[in-house]
Amino acid sequence: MKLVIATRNAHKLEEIKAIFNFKSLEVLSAFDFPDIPDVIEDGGTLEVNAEKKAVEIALATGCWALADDSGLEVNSLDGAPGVYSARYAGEECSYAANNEKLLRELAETTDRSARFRTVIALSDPKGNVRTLEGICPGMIINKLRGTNGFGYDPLFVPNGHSETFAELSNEVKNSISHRARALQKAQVEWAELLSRL
Ligand code: ITT
Repeated sequence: MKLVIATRNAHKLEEIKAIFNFKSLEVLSAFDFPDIPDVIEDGGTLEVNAEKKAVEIALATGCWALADDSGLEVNSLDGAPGVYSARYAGEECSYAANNEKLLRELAETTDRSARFRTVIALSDPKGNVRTLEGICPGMIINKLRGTNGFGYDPLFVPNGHSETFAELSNEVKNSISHRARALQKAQVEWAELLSRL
């Protein structure tokens, strides 16, 4: 059976492959279907965007699909950048521009608590979809630290650690992250789905 990971983010793809046990599935990704247009992520929540990505890719490919929509939610910014995390500093912006904007927005703030949240959506080839959530709480530091990972990782220190996600090894990030927590739940869901097929 084929499963398409519905992402065009190479960092995310690598993390999902490292975390999720695909067992005997044939695993493909959106990179294997260059002719399928990008899914427009215009939903107001991570849940809506994750479902949209999974369902559109499942229907377009005729395969099972797994999508990930993630965001950084900062308490003193009322949950921003949240669902807009990828384009916080503007359409087509870089990770560096997003990080600079986040530091500017928090310059006068003492409450730097935040959380990463991932919603994983699993869709069957007909577009029947379910979602699973994973949360990793932490705080935003005031200077970039580390070179691993991607996105906001150099600014995010997960609770229980003193290093940023970008300073921790991939193994550690992939054992405690928002993505890992959502994928652990998806793994259970997947086993149940398979037992019913
Ligand atoms: P796809 O939609 O193709 O999967 P994307 O990068 O657009 O890729 P999202 O819409 O989920 O993915 O955007 C989430 C943004 O949040 C992402 O671009 C990063 O800036 C940030 N992000 C997500 N997961 C992260 C992580 O584990 N560490 C750091 N930043 C992360």
